Amino acid sequence: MELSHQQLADLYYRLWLIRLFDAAARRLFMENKLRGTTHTYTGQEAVAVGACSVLRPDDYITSTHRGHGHVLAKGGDPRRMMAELLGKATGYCKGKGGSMHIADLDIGVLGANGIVGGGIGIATGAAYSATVRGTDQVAICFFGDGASNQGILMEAGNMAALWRLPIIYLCEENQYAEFSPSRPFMAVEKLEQKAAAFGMPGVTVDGNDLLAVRRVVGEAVARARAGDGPTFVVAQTYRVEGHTVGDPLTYRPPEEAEQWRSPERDPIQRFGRKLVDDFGFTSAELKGLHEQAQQTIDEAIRFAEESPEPEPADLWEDVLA
Ligand SMILES: Cc1ncc(C[n+]2csc(CCOP(=O)(O)OP(=O)(O)O)c2C)c(N)n1
Ligand SMILES: [Mg+2]
Repeated sequence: MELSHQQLADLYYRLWLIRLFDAAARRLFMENKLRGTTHTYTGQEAVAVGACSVLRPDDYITSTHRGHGHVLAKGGDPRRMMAELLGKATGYCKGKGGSMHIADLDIGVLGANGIVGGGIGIATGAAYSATVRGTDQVAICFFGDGASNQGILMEAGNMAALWRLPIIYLCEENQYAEFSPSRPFMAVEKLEQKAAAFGMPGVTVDGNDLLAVRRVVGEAVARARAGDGPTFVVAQTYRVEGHTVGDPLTYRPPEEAEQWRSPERDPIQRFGRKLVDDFGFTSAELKGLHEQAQQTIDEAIRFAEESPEPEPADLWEDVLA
């Protein structure tokens, strides 16, 4: 699908929105304004933005503990997200959920999830419900390379392939699961081989190349919408920052992350270069979009900081266990 100049500009803006949102979250955590913890999506932005760019507003996604990027890519409101992070009454969960529980049912975001692999069953259920209701909605299930070892994937992937459900299992191979490299914990040579066990196609894509992600996920979404069943997509990328904010990163060499931050590999710089080289953008235009994203984030922080705390009387409202 051809993209207009405006659509390309919006994708670039969205990459920055995610990068700057997480930079702000990290800073607010360090200033002790954000309680709990937070996981940044830095370096992986092209996966969420590329994948969500082929979805309709009524399509579904499920996210992970590293969820801000997915929610923003699907059209989440940065102000309500920031308010949620700061525990304010105007947040998505009225300040009671925090970073790992942001959901927005109006735009098909069925939730970030603190349970590794927790979104896999939810997304598969959403895809099943679309078939039962006879709609042509699809679901994208984002999960990590670590989560690909969770048992729920065996059950859900089997059902999805058997019933030809409209779902894309989008595994973000960011090379780490908490404080361990993920590769030594799998016997398969390529992660996409796991798809064969279910009888669904498996595809690997460069997750730091936004247009490549868009192409591969676009094909998978088209197949799903046409009733041809699920696809397992592996987006290869890198978790540039620590597992959580505050991770001392003693378990990997600093040069490794530096390479992934370089202009050759960084997904935002790569997409920016492509816009200039192939799509007639000027560097001034790119700078303007970056600044616009910064203004949106500054405004979100202002909104969150000025928002009221939840009322003590509401403590037990909306809380399930
Ligand atoms: C069921 C479950 N087991 C363990 C944890 C602790 N935990 C949180 S994040 C994480 C690693 C997840 O790695 P991956 O799926 O690759 O996601 P990434 O952090 O790389 O985005 C673990 C083990 C958890 N939250 N839930
Ligand atoms: Mg991982």
